[in-house]
Formats: sequence, C-alpha cells, structure tokens
Amino acid sequence: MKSDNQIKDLIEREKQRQLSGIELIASENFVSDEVMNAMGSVLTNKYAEGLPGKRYYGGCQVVDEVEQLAINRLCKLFGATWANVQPHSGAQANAAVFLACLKPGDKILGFDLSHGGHLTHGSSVNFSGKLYEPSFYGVSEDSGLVNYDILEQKALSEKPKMIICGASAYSRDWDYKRIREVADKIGAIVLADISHPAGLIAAKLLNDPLEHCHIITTTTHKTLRGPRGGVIMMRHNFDNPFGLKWNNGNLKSMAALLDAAVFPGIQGGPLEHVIAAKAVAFYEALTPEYVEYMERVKENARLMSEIFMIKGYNIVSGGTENHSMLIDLRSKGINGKDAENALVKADITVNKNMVPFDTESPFVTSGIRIGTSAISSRGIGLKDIPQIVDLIDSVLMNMNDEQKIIEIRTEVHHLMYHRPLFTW
Ligand code: DSN
Repeated sequence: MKSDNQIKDLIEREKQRQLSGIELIASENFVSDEVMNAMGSVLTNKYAEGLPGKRYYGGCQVVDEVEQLAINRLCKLFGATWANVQPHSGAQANAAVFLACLKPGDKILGFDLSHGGHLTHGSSVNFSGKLYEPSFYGVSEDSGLVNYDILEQKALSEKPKMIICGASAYSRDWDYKRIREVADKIGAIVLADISHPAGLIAAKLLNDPLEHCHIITTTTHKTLRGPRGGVIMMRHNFDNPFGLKWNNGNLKSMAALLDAAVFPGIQGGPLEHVIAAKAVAFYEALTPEYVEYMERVKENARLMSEIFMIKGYNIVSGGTENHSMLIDLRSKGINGKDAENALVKADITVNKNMVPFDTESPFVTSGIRIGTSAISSRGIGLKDIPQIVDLIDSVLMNMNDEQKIIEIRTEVHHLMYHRPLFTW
C-alpha cells in the first residue's frame, strides 16, 4: 500500500508555516507533544456513547477511566463540582446548554457580535439566533467597556430566560457578580462562555465566573492550550427553573439535563482520543509552570497594547487585562481586510475583526484582533514584544511596498524559525 504523500506533504508545509511565522490569532495556540500524542492515539478507534460507567457499547473500561480523569482534572482546575468533557467544540457546548435550558422561541440576551461577542450568543446566522429570540447588550462608544447599565435595562425590559456573557474580542475582565444580580431580578440563567480567557481564569489572573454564573462553557484549545474541543461545567448544580421536560420528564437536575443534552441531544459518540488530550492539557494547566505561562501571556499582551498606543494605534477600551486586544485602524486610514492580507504576506498572522460601532462590513472590517497566547507558547517574552510591534507597524505603514514586506518577512523568520512550537 502506498502511503498518502499528498496529506503528508501538506502537514509538513503547515508545520513549516507555523514554525516560520508570528502567530497572533487570539483563539489559537500550540500544544505540547503529550497533548498531540493523546490525540493521535488508539483511543480514536473506540466508540463510547454514554458516560463513564453508563455506556451503550462494550469494551469501554479503559476510556471510562480516561474520561473520568478528564472530568476530575477539569473540576479541580476550575473549582467545579460537575463537568461534561464531551462537546466537540465550544459551539457544541453552547448548543447543549441552550437545548437543556430553553425551548425554541425563548428569549436570550447576549453580547453583540459586532462589539466582540460570539456567533452562538444569538447571531441571526447561527442556531442561537434562528431558534431563539435574541436581544443584545454591548460596549459604550466612549469607553469601549461593557455597558452593564444597558445590560440591566435590556434584561428588565426583555426578560430573557438566559443571559450570556463572554466574548471573542473583548480585552477586559467581566463583572460576573453584577450580571448574576441582574439575572436574579428576572429569574434568568447566566451562561458564561469563557472560551477565550479560560486559561487566565484557571490561573486565577481574572475574576472567577463559576461562583456567580449558573453554567460555564469553554473551548479547550485557546488559552487553555489543549486539543480543539469544548466542555461544560458548574460549581453549583441546580434544578431546571423553567420546568423543561426531557423525554418522560424524569431529569430534574441541571447536571443530568446537560449530560442528556450533549448526548443524545446533539452528539453521538464522544471523541475519546480528544478527551484524553483534554485530560493532558488540564494536567498541564494544574502546574505552576502553566501559571507562569499565563502570566507571560498577560504581560506580553499588556506591553504590546501599550507600545501600539504609543505608536498612535487606537486599542479598543484603551488596553487589555487578558491575552488579547482589538485595534481600531480607522485612525490610520487602513481597514482590517487590507491589514490582515498585508501582514499574512510577511508571515504575521492576525484576523480582521469588526470593532464596536464599525462602519465597514464584516468582510472588510475596521480592525484587527491580536492575541499573545500562541507566541508566548513559543517562548516569546517581554524583551521580544517591541520588535514584534515594530514589525507589524512596518507592514501596516508600507502595505504596498513589496520589497519592504519581503525584508520584514525575512526578519520574522529570523525571530521565529529556531523556536520550537511548544515550550514551557
Ligand atoms: N472563531 C473563534 C475565535 O476566533 O474567537 C471563536 O469561535
């Protein structure tokens, strides 16, 4: 049998791309060999519909232990008392929460996608905006900070059954306590989607959402530095307040409802090889070295945003408290699409992003989003940040100068190529 050289070559090309470039997409990261090996293990061969100890297939004795270990480590990492580690992605995790808590047509209140929110928080092109009735809160135009007064006004007037907090492009911490107080006034559930800052929360560098929010979802591959996937967790289990019936109505606790919503609700067999890799990532995240890594991610982002501002760039909300920042390029007369394309030519990878109150379409946008999780995994520290900002600035100030971009790309390769993808 001949081996598949086409895919082998493509994987090698992608490896070279990752090694050569400066990776600044805020939702990406580089995993350890242990995480990678678990994903590429024989566990991929096993079907295991159900939960540890309650499967619909034989031969699950080993994967039961794998999955239970992942659950236990995740609970320890976040101080949760219940978790489901089966969601294939963050979107699946959110879909399961919606299915467990709401009926189609129920009202939800989410953070506006164009202000930094996520598709699954009520966008009209997503199941969350098609099956449910969304309304939105956002940031104040002057400060770029979440406007909690508007959130409260919307909650009191719309009376949603669920309030969703969390974002894809918001560089500030969240006031979970205030959101819960608002939710309690109208009997709503609070879902915190912490996909972006999860690692910083685990390292206790940001506010703890589990104390105040009913249900928490996160992806496992962003700041958490695990395999691509999602999880759901709670610190305080509770009975479904809306009396939603699941089949014959025998599931009362939210934990049981959420388990059923993941499987058989929206998924079939869990990816036990990915769950094993999640367990490895949670093990790594419980170490002091991971906390140091998270501190470096945060410090790198802080310094980067400060230097950008010194160079006259407009950082939405005037800085960052997490791993990311959103740069509004309108003051430089550049749009997000052109900036992303020019930077990619220099092997600096970012994504174009809407900024709050954007005047451009989502395909063009006025901003770029930058995150420091991935470069920090490659050992980039504070001493390298000024050079990286200089490189980005040089590209953006010389977007039509092909020769200059080639020179910058050579400097990018010089800075990055010798570094392993993953280092503590
Ligand atoms: N697409 C992810 C991000 O980049 O933030 C969220 O799903």
